[in-house]
Amino acid sequence: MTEFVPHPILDPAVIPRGSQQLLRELPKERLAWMLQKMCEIRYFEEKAEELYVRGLVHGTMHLSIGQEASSVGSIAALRPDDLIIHHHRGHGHTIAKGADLKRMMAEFLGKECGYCRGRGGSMHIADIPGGNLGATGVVGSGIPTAVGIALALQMRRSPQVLLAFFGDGAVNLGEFHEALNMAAIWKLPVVFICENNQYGMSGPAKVMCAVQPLSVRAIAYNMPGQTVDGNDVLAVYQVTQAAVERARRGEGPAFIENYTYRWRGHSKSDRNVYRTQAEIDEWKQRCPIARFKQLLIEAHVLTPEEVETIDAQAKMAIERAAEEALVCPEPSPENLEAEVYAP
Ligand SMILES: Cc1ncc(C[n+]2csc(CCOP(=O)(O)OP(=O)(O)O)c2C)c(N)n1
Repeated sequence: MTEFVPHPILDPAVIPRGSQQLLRELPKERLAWMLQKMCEIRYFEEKAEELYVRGLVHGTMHLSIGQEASSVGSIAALRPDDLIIHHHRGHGHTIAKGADLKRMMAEFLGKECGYCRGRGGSMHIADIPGGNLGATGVVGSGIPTAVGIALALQMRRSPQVLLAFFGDGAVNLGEFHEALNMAAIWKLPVVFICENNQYGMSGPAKVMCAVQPLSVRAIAYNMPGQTVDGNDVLAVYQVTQAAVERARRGEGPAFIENYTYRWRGHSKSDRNVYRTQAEIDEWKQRCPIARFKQLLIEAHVLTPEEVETIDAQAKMAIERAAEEALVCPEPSPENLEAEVYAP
């Protein structure tokens, strides 16, 4: 009998690293934009958390603190008119895709000037003109929807590409497999991005998934698959860009696994009993923002002063967005149903 050889489990040696070459090739402004967006996401979520604790944000919310490089590196590979569809942990995607920070914060606060006029909240922000086709709280449901959107793009002969984001908890759903198969046979212009933050609520991906790394599953659908260090913004950019351009050439979908970690609990009601503080602290040492700042300074792309200016401006932009959102009007009870249902 042939000896069974398991696929090698995630080994940092086989994960692409953001190349020094990219630091030289990408315009300084583009690299500065990546840092700016990562800082905005971090400060936005910290602010949202503060407002939640003060009782000003209703419902729940899912923070992606620690995962900023995954959102920004992926979306940096898109053209402005490309599209995204994403999931409940989606604040980072929304900000990276260019959302207005005040309208976003207003949505969290249930205000009339929010993206969904305060009707949707943290999990349902869509910005159609900005190419953000929305998030959904139903795990995995964006994946088949992505196939439908990508089919529409193909039928219209559009040059646009769609990124479909989801978590590791979504890859064991039947619709994930059905969708990847269909996208592959029709060579649709979609890139599937699994943000493996290592837990689906309290379930560790290493225990819940029969195969590691998750990108191995791409083999079953005859599409390229790649696991990438999801805390390395340039590595994420590099891999996504290759997949996006391949999709744009009509060569079909790809499956990327951004291996990362969420610092906060699953949602606001999580007491973190399924993991240790030591593990969380260890991942905080791999902070994607601190790491990118250091890289930019060491490569002499930005001075330490320029880095700190970008950071401070991001913080100020969030403070301003929150202040302005807090004074936006509340929705009126008379028109609460407006724009909830299609006319
Ligand atoms: C179909 C469905 N099943 C269960 C849930 C409850 N639920 C919400 S988030 C979540 C875990 C999702 O984990 P993952 O996909 O890894 O994303 P993450 O939260 O880690 O970003 C679950 C089970 C849901 N919202 N939808």
